[in-house]
Parts: sequence; C-alpha cells; structure tokens
Amino acid sequence: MIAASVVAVDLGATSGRVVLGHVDTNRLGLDLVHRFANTPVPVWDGLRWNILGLYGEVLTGIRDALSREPGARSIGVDSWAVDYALIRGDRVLGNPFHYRDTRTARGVDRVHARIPHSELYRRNGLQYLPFTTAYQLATEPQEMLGLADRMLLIPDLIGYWLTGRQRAEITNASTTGLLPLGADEWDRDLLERLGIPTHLTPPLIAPGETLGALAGDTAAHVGATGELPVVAVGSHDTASAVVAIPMTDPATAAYISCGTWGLVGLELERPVVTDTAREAGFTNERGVDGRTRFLHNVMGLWLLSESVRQWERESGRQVQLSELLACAALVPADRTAVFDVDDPAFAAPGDIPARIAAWYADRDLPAPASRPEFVRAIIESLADAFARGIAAAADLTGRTVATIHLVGGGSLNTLLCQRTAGRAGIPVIAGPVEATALGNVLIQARAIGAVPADADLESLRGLVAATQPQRQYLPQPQHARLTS
Ligand code: LRH
Repeated sequence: MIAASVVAVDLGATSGRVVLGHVDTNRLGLDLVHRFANTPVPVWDGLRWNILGLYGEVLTGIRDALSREPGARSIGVDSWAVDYALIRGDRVLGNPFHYRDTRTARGVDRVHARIPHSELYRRNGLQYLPFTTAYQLATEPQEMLGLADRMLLIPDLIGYWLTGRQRAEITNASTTGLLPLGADEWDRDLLERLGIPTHLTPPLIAPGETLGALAGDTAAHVGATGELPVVAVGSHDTASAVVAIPMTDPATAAYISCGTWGLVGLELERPVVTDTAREAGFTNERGVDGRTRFLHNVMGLWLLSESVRQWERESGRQVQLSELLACAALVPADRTAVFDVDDPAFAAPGDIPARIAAWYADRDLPAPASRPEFVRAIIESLADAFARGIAAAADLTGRTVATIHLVGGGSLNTLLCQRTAGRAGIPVIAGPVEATALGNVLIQARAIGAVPADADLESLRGLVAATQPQRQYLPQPQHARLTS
C-alpha cells in the first residue's frame, strides 16, 4: 500500500513550518519542506503579528510541498492559540495583536469588573491567563467591534484566506474563553454580558471536518492540479501536539508540550473545575475527539530564546545556544537557586537576563554570574516548574503519574529532559520533536481515509510510538553526570 501524503502547516509563536506527512496504517513520516521565522513587529500602539508575511510563507511552503508531492491529498493548519483578526466583509481590520502585548491588562480589569474569574472558570474552565481572547476583545474600541462582522483566530484566518470559508475550529475556539464547557456552541450569554457582538463568532467546525477546497486563484498560485481540500485539524497547536504524544497508558502518563511554552498536564475524559484546580492555575482546554487537556502554562523555552536574543543584541554576534547548554551542564545544580518562571515579569519581550537578575536581587538571593549560570538557572527553574506542575495535576485528579512524555523543541534539550526527570523523580520519555505537525498530519490522515475513519487517539498514538524516535531519561541525583 502506498502511503498517502498530506501537507501540514504549523505556525508557532517563534517559527513556522510546512511539512509533508506520509502516512498509512503502519507508517508515519515527515519531510520538512519550509521553515521560517515568525518575528513580531513593534508598532506605536503595540506588538503585532506580520500576518500577511506569514501567509506568504505558508503559500511558499504549500507550493514547495506540492512540487515535491503533487499527489498530496489535503492541507491542515494549526497555530498558537488566543490571537485573532477582526474582519469586515473580506477585509482584515488591522494586523492582529500579539498575545504578549501589554494592553491585555486593561481587558482583564474590564472583564473582571463584570464577571469574576471564579465565575468564568465555572463556565469556560480556563486558567487565568491575561491574554485569553475574551480579555483581548475587551480592549477593542467599540467602533472596531461595531465595524467588524467576524473575528477569526489565526489558523481560521489562514484557512479563510486559503478557501474563502469562515469557521472557528473548536479546539482553538476553546482558548477564547467564550465557549462553555462541554457545549458545541458559543456562550451567547457571556458574549452579551461582555458587550461582544454575537455575530463576530463564526460557526464552529470540528477536527476532521472539511473546511473547503483551496480557492481557484490560490490553487493555481501553489500549483495544485486537482481539487485540494483544507481539512480542520486540532488547529490549536497544543491540541495537535497532544494527539501525537505516544502515551501508551494515558491513565498513568503526563505530558509536557515544550516549545515557546511548556504546557504541563494530563489528558482527561472530562474537565475538572474545582476551586483548587482554579487556584492551582489549571486549564481545561478542548482536545481532539472531545478529550480535555488539563494543564498549566509554564513559561517554556521562551526564557532561553529571549535571553539568547538579548545577548545577541548586546554583543552584535550570534550566540550558540548548544554551546551555552554544554557549559551550563557543568554548572553544579546545587549552586543554582530556582526562580519563579511564571512571574509575569518574564512575559513581555525584552531583557530577560536582567529581569531574572532583578528577581534574585529583590529576594536577596545571589543571581547567576555568567551566561552558562543564567542558562542553568533557567533550566533548573523550568524543570522545577514542570515537576511541580505534574505533581499538582496528579494531586488534583487523584492520578499516579508513572511516565512523563516531553514533546516539541524542548525534547531535544538533553539538560532540560534530564533535570525534569531528576526533579520530578519520574522517567521522562522525550520525543517526538515535531509532535504538533504529526498530530496535524494524523487528523488529516484519518479524515481522508489513509488510516481507518474510526481510529481512536490511542491507535493514532500507537502509530507514533511505533515510528518516531524517543529517548528515555531516568531520574538521577542532582550531582550525577549528565548524559550527552
Ligand atoms: C502554545 C500556545 C499555548 C497557548 C499560547 C498562547 O503555542 O498555543 O497553548 O496558551 O500558545
């Protein structure tokens, strides 16, 4: 049997990629076709995404993918969550804001003045994050909300530009805060109470459904020869990543989807919205096939990449993270006090090392004194936050965690994987690195019949486990030599 090929577009907050996935019941492979930076742009009124530039890169990637594999059967798009564009007719009303733009604080105050987070949590199950779409919408001037006839989340906007069809894919829609727990329709009452026109919310679409065919001119531009469907996948990147986590026993497995963010938690059949879960900062995001992602957002590799960017700005030279990590591995862990990676001081772009130093100084603690020491402090602090997140998830759900799956870019970071296993006292299985793209590919494959239409997530994950490289890290005492 010849494997079917599909095109997966995966937009992360720091880079995007277009890959070709090749899949049948026994095989699953990826070819990276096009990778590009995603660089936000500071404008006088805030930090914005260069959305048309990103779309141009998506088209280049699809064109390259189709020239390599003219028989590709479908396209799927996922991206980071929460951000959106307002649309009037077919026009985008300005470049979307970046969720790290500080204007969201105003929105939080406005929303909480009407509805406290405790009530929101009972309705939508979301941990408090200042950039949740509902808070962002609360910062929009009334004239903008009056002018717009639609709000499209980022992957839905890309899907609209590809097909001309406006829909809201449900996993990502759940990150807006405007979808009630367990219901497949928008929370009209909440929208009205927040003064958000209900017509802004598009009809929902579920992963596996077809959004539409690539529109004529676009199809010609990318060199598509026949009709090419755009299939809805778990368009929230974390939803796609969790599809491809090779959990063989979900009842005892936890995961960390580690890219820009470290998303730390469990997959559940049903949401948990107790006061203790809310106070511990646990979210209930909608997963593919109706599963719940019960997780906490930890700051993630953002701290490392933003520190590297700062050091490059300071020195005017490229900084090799791999070299810094090798030196950081030699810094004794017991010389490094951990800092609170979730401190809001680290959320906005800028001089992260200076902010870390200030964090220690404010508490009369010795700050790291060299770049390797900063890197080691970040790794130890992330590993500590990951371990605490897993322990809290287990506590809140009464589960026993026997394995931690760490997927995404962080799975290549040996030091981080080793220290997470060490601090959690639980084995870490690292990989696949491209879990998000794989999850995107798998849901397309199921939709087009390359794997059985009734394949559940467990069998899709079985295919990942059987085909993708993984590496195990056993807990070791702090002073033990780190494996390379
Ligand atoms: C990861 C992610 C995460 C959200 C954040 C905005 O890329 O989608 O799940 O909380 O970005």
